[in-house]
Amino acid sequence: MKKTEIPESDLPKYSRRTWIAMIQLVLYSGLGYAGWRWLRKQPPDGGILGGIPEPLRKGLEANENLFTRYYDQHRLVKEYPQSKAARDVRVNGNIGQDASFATEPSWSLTVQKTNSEILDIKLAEIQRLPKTEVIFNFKCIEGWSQISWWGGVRLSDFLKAFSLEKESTFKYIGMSTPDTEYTVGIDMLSALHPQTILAYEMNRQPLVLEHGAPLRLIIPVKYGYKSLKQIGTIYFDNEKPADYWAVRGYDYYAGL
Ligand SMILES: Nc1nc2c(c(=O)[nH]1)N[C@H]1C(S)=C(S)[C@@H](COP(=O)(O)O)O[C@H]1N2
Ligand SMILES: [Mo]
Repeated sequence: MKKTEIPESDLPKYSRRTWIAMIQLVLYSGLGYAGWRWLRKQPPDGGILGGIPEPLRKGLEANENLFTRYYDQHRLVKEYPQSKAARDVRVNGNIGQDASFATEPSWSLTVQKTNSEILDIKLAEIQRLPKTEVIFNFKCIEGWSQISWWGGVRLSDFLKAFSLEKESTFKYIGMSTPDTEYTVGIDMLSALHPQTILAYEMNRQPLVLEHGAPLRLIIPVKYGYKSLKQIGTIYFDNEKPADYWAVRGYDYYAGL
């Protein structure tokens, strides 16, 4: 059978498939753009969370609910031998930190009880409590991690020692630097986790200012931004306490 020659100009320039692909591309990018415009027009989530559009915050909160539901408070974060701990520990962020405060001999930790009583606790009183050490892979959300070694008192031991049992039934624990600039809010289950400590040592040495002297939080079940350096005040609430990075759009829960 003789092949009929089709003149070049009569040949379709693009195949049917190519046309469909092109139309899809145009439609989907239009949808994507419309979606983006819609998201930008949504009101911010408001309150202490502020900052990001409501639907995005809803997404984070759905995530948080899942995390909380499946969170196992007895599951331990992996620990490492002392030989694996970094000697040269990275420093990240110094918001709310103040050198004069760290060396102040009159330093004390402020604990606001829920009956509005205030406790002023000296470092020596904290150091008298049983010491717990944790060597774990500290993870910063900016994309680095490092095995580091911390010593201090379990937050749960601390709460018991200072008769803060009633406070421990609240949903959240809030912490802030003495100037209240840097803040974190921690759900109580994570706060009571056995590896969550109020640390005053790193590599068996007294904590230095850059790492949060005289006392910092170390909470291995969460990203690094929850491990507040240089604690000034601790308080309790059933509403989410102020949180420096959550208000700037990061996840409040920050679980690992
Ligand atoms: N007061 C205070 N605490 C803070 C920060 C900060 O800027 N100020 N940065 C956080 C972040 S993002 C991380 S990753 C860790 C880093 O702790 P490091 O400097 O001891 O490595 O501290 C957290 N705690
Ligand atoms: Mo971080």
